[in-house]
Amino acid sequence: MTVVNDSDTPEQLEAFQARIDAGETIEPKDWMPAQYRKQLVRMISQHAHSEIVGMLPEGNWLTRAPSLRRKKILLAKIQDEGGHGLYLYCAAETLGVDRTELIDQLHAGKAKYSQIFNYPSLNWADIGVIGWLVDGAAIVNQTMLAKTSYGPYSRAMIRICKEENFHKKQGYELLAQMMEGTKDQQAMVQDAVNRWWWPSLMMFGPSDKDSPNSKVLLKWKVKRKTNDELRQRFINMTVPQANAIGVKLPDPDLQFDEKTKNWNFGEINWDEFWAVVKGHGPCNVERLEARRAAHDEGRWVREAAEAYAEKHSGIKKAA
Ligand code: BYC
Repeated sequence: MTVVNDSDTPEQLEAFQARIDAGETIEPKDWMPAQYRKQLVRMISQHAHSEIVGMLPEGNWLTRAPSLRRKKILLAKIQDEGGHGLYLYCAAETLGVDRTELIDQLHAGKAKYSQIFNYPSLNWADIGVIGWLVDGAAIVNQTMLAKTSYGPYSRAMIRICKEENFHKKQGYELLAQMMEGTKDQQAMVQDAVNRWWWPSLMMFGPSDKDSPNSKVLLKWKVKRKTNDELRQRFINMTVPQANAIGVKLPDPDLQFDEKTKNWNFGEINWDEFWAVVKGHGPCNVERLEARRAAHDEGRWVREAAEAYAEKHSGIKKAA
């Protein structure tokens, strides 16, 4: 059911829906229902937080990359993720929220971010698997979001998807190379895939019947496909890629259905998903501690930038 805000009249809501149905893009200064704004702030801010927290599992391997080439690629990828977070905080700010408020919510443990980043990166092959599966899942989701009805989010997604494609390719190439290496290297890849496969499927969110936000988001064309549709698309794309490099996906129920042309798959452990979302994953505490520490250590940079801007623009920051 669409939640109707007291101040939104039925005429306004109808006119807004007509714009959506006609395929128009909504821009920041356009009228929009209060719930549309609220849903977008929720989704875009969670997405921004995911990009920023998502730098941590990969950052863990920067000093241990096996060659200068791999180190440069990884460094560039992590910087890209930081950039994505910044575009997305900007997109959220076009809806009238302040990023300081959003970041405070993250640090207070009140904001959600993708559950996937609460898993540890234990061996070098995890870096390849994050690129292949995590960025791969993100691309499927974000290609759909590039057609979202809110202009600033859609434009951020177009740019982000271009960069994510490089991220996925470097991960897949890293794994393909390791799979041509020694038995130990192959075992590292298999171990990483075993650990990341199911959490990657969970990135698409709960199944459609348990997704409270989907109905209204689909109606307003914020989402263009459901969680389950995108999850299936990702699986269909990924199975042949796994076969091509000789890695086994850890699901005995994976089976191609000739009729639907889909890969059927086993039961996702939703108890694990909700436990991680609610803060009880292997690394939730560590991730938030790392973000809070980085924010504190960067305080002097923010203060210097504000003092410089104040001196040169004459505009004082509100207390
Ligand atoms: N993790 O009603 P639903 C990247 C929550 S980063 C945690 O289906 P919705 C990268 C959901 O928030 C890319 N929580 O929600 C970066 C909701 O709770 P609230 C990250 C999840 O919004 C660095 C509740 O469950 N991508 O690529 O309709 C290195 C019910 O769910 C998750 C994005 O952020 C989850 N996975 O659909 C490498 C994409 N799933 O808020 C790579 C943008 C669900 O009602 N977001 N929840 O309390 C979306 O597309 C949608 O928000 C979702 C969920 C499909 C994720």
